[in-house]
Amino acid sequence: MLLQPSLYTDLCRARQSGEKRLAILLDPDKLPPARLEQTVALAAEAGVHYFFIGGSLVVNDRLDELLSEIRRRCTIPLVLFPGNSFQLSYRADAILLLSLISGRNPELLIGQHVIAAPFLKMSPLEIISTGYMLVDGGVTTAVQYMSNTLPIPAHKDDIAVCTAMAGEMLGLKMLYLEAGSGARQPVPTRMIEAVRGAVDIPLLVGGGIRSTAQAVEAWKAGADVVVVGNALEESPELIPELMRSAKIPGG
Ligand code: 1GP
Repeated sequence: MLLQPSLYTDLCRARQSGEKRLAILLDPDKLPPARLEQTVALAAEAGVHYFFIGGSLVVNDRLDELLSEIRRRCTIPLVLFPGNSFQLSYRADAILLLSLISGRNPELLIGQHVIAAPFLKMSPLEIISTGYMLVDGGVTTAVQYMSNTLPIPAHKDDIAVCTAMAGEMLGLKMLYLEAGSGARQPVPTRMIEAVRGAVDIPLLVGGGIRSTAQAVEAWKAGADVVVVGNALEESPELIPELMRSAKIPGG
């Protein structure tokens, strides 16, 4: 484990003191080696808080290799963000054990978790149970298709709020409001504010965030962690600017 105290304790402490966090999502399928080198170097220099590793569908078996490569180059915590129970590795520091609470697919609420449990029990990974809430981002995303679930309509704040409250009451440690990778519209700020006002646990927001302004909006609306994937795959040079914005009090 890289961080003492645990990554989750550290995130809760950051939340209490109003610090904002940035996670870069790396999809093992989409990263040519030269791009990985550049992204990791920029992230390490800027002090990015987390790398999330995973995708709805990962078709190569580069996960272990990718984790080792990143670890060789930096000490940024590596957090598995698995699309299914095949995307597991001991080489990360932590795993978001996602339960897709916006959907009604039992496999993604509990089924895959049962399959993964013996591996996770023996692993050194820090396990962070996370209520994963898919919100309509204006386009059918891979996560929507692969999970075979309906996203929460983007204007239905009340559904998002009740889902988040139920997730917190069930004992999940964090909530992830997700518009889906490559979403046309990120999760609306109004919905982030509504969810933030209803629960106390850390809130992660991602999907379709393509600019610093959009990240700042999400932080200001109450996200503790903003997750950015596609935009940084295309333009890693945005990383320092995003990190500067994360460090401004209030987002
Ligand atoms: C997906 O929220 C992440 O889980 C990142 O989405 O690739 O659209 O930034 P993007």
